[in-house]
Amino acid sequence: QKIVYLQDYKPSDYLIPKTEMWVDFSPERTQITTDLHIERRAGVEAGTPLELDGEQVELVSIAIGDDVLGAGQYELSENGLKLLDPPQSFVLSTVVEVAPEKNKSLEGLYRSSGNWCTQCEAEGFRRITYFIDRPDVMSVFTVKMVADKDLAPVLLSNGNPMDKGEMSNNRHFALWHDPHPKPCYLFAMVAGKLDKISEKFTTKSGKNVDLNIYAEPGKAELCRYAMDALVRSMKWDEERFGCEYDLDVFNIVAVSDFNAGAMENKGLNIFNDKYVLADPATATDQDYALIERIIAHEYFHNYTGNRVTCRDWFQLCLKEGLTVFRDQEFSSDERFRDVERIDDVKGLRQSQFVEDSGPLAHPPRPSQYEQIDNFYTSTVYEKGAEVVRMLMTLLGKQTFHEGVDLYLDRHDGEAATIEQFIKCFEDVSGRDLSQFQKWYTQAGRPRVSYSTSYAAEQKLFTLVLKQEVPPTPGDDEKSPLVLPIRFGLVSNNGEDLTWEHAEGAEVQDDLIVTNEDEVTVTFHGVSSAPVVSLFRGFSAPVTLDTKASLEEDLHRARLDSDPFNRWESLQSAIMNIVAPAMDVDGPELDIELLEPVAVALSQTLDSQNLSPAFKALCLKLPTYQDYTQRLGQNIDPDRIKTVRQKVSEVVADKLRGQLVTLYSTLHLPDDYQPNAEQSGMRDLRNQALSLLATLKEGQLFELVERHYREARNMTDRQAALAIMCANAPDRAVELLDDFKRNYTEAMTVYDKWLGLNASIDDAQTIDRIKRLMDDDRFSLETPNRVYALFGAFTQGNPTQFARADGAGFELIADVILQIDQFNPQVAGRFAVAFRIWKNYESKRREAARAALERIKQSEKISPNLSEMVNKTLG
Ligand code: HT7
Ligand code: ZN
Repeated sequence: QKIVYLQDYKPSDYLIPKTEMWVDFSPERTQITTDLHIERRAGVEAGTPLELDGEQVELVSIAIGDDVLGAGQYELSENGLKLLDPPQSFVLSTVVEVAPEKNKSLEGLYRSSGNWCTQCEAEGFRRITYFIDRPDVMSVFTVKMVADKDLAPVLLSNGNPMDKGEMSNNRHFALWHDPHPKPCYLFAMVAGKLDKISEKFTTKSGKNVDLNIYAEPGKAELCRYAMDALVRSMKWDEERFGCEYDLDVFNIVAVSDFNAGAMENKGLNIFNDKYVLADPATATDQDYALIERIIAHEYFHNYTGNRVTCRDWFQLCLKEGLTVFRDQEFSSDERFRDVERIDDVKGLRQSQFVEDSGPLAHPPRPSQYEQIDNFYTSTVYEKGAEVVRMLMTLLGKQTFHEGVDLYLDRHDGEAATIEQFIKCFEDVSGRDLSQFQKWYTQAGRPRVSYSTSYAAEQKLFTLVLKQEVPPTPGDDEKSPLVLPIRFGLVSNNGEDLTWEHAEGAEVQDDLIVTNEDEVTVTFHGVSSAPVVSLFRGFSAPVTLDTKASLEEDLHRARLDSDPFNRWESLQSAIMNIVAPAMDVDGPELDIELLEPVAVALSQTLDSQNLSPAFKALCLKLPTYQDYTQRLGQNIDPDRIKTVRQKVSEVVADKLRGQLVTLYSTLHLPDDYQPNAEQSGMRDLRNQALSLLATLKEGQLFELVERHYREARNMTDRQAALAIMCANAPDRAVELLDDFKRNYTEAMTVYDKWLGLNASIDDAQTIDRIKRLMDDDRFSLETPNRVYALFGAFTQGNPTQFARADGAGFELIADVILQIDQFNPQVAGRFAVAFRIWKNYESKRREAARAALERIKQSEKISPNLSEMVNKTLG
């Protein structure tokens, strides 16, 4: 396969400042006439050929001005069209035909529930018409859409509506013009039958904007929460980042077939409908929070991504990392900051840390790729966001915002690079960020260890910090990174101790900054021996060697003023006690050691100062993935499951009274609201029940069943089902039948049902999944069905997915191969399920390798899948 290298970047020889399209939709074929106003870039030699990208489009005619081109003037291939000797400045007119009806890849123009819609990022526009499909070629688009009035009463594209009208033969048209030059990956069209809800928004400078959210007929009322989130996002972006909306309309369309979450097309965001549609009967608190976040994320791209875009796809994290950072900040401002931070870090560890520790490790800004679709990873998104967060920590909030302002101003209307982004922060702060920039270019994460000592007489506290970056595939030489370490010196009673002065590293207020392999920091004038609390708020994405003493962990878990480290220390205490027993050659679990942890947890639950949402997080004991990361090698999922079950039982037994009281006395208002306060309370109540149910007592299962039957919202109903699936598979199967009969009319709920079925940890699950694949409403062609069923299986059911007999791996290999025939993007993404195959114990390792080899050896696999499988095999 062809490898694309960052170092080979060179600007395009030709530019397309203006694009005019005429799109005629009809049920069999869609015809697209495009006028490209093309100019040779200054300094490029005459006679340089022009290469336009184009895939799966059928060329009907081609002309320059009025001159129809004949064979010999251009060359046509599978990947595009080459003009051999184009003039310096000209209008190239093409007419092409495409077949959206047959397009199951969900890239380019396709149909979803009968409606036409597009997905162009990263390289989908070339499946609509011939173009220079790269993000640094930006054009002003005008689009005239024509369709049958009954088939497609709604016609939408980017920018502002300019005109619309009737035509002969029951057809009509709409004309759209987007004044902002944009790369073609931000192009979009939707044509079809859709209902909508509307709202008005007045920007801070008094401009009126029409907001519309469109959904399939009958579903518009389910878009109210998304609209509310949109209005809040628009306000927040004005207040926090000074970004004001820049068109007359902002449209969102929710479609039911979509490969990813959503897409930030200029003025016309297209969403997977599961991230738009919600009401209390069908969506959980978590669904609402995700909708809020994704609506905000796509809206925020209007500046970070659209107004300033990326020079090339290597710079993807320039828009994605920064925009994830912005959506995280939005959620933190709208909800509970501490809880959001913990949730974000849990997510980062669960996906990015795993990616970083395995064969697919890469830097946030990679330097080579085969298929860009495979680089929409958690390293680009979530680690990218952490790097931006570190910039804020390092420079302070105010200077950071000056840097973002400068970036958005300096590069407005441009396609930028990471270097240009960083330069803005150097310019506003006067700080040299060249070493910091390595966070973008180096894969892997530092392991930080520390030791401390206290000399009472001199009141001297010494902290020795060491960082080491382990090698990643193909990259053994690692440099130390700049680490912003938020910290505190926690006294006996939990106060943060002060010091007179510190030396050995840059220390200011609660921040240590080091860029060395090893550093010794001495604090003078510390009045008593502290317990040090490092990386407060998870101030850098490192692995901190947590082999601290149990007392230290418990001290922080009880008293640290930083909620993140309070939560982290409790988790760490449990992991330190439990992890050794999970090792295949490890000792038995010593349950006596769990006593003080239970006490700390009990105190946390009793505290008057902590929110229910935070307490709920503390009740979630370390996950399966937490342990696999700690163990690293020789993973036996059954063993992890057994030990985790034992830990839950011990803790639940010790806290039994408290948990029962919590469950029965925590009352919520009758009026369901998906806000942070109510969600936190529901979460705490459901966590209490969840922990209790691990005791596997009949009476408790009765309580869970009652919880299901009396639930007045989907959050509680789904929680009850999940608890039953995890603890009592036989009873769960009965409840799931009831759930299917009574609640799964909405496809979003049907998907929950699929996921719950796949999460049951019993030997029948693989057969159950095979039966579900024959269900009338299941289709491999709809990504939401695939993510629901197989995502829940590969991520939420590790013992069955990684069965020692290899049946789980084989099932997923079969599914990936089937999907790859028509949707390589989804097939490639699913292959990440195998990324930890080398970490299993030998039997499972061999079974996973065999499944991967089978995929690799299959005839005609897509380049997407081939890249993923080859890299995973290593
Ligand atoms: N920027 C968008 C990415 C995206 C995408 C990428 C590959 C294939 C399909 C896709 N759909 C959307 C969404 C975002 O991150 O905001
Ligand atoms: Zn994004």
